[in-house]
Amino acid sequence: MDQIAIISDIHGNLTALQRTLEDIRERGITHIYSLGDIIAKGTHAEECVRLVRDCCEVSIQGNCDDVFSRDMDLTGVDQLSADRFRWNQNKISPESKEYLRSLPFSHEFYLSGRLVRMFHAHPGKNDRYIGAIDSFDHLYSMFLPTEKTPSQEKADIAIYGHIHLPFVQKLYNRIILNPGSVGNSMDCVRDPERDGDVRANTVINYLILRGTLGSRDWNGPLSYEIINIPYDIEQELSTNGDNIELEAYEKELRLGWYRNMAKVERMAREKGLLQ
Ligand SMILES: [Mn+2]
Repeated sequence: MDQIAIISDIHGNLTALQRTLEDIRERGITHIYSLGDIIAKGTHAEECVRLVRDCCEVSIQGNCDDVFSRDMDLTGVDQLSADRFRWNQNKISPESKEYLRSLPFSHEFYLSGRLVRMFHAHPGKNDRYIGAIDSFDHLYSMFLPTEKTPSQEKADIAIYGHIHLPFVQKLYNRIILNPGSVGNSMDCVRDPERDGDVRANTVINYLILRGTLGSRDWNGPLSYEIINIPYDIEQELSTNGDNIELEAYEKELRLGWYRNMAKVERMAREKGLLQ
């Protein structure tokens, strides 16, 4: 049986990435695939890109990898956004920018008969937000091919990152998997009255897939496991003194409190998921 570790949304958090790779190694797993957003937010973007290049046999492009590796015309952009853009862009070398620009949008493979498709956020758009709880129509669209997917088949298993929240959802005889985030874990809807222990929220998350890689035979074994690992958050924050949005970043790492939570809550209300 083959084992594949799927990691996502490292976001420049080197302590979390090193701890993740150590955990993967300890389990004897050699196939590591990345779902993108290696950079942005945390200060160690360059180190994280280099580690992913060294360790991951598959690496696809996230929206942040895309945006911050390209030159952008900042005229008319507000000051904070422009400063943030420059800060994130200055964290990566020309060579790493070229690597990030060259990454594919999507990757497909067979595992114990199933067609598995990986993409960062949605098969058609790398920054579209599809929540763990969403309409059946939105969730179903995650299995459909687009002009950006390697094949025009419907996927049996769709794997994406982007929302920084791990989950498994089965529908229409198909499965959606999200490994959560390595370096920027969060729960996007929060309420002090309802919240459980924050330590359940601020851990590293990644996914282990087990099956027969490359096999079209449905009789092979298949399993998926979401891993939770604590890591030294204070160690990472102690090296982020230059972070352009340190306060928001600290709140995310220590409390899993998303900086744009109001936006996600608004979306949840619009969908009728929250009063
Ligand atoms: Mn993303």
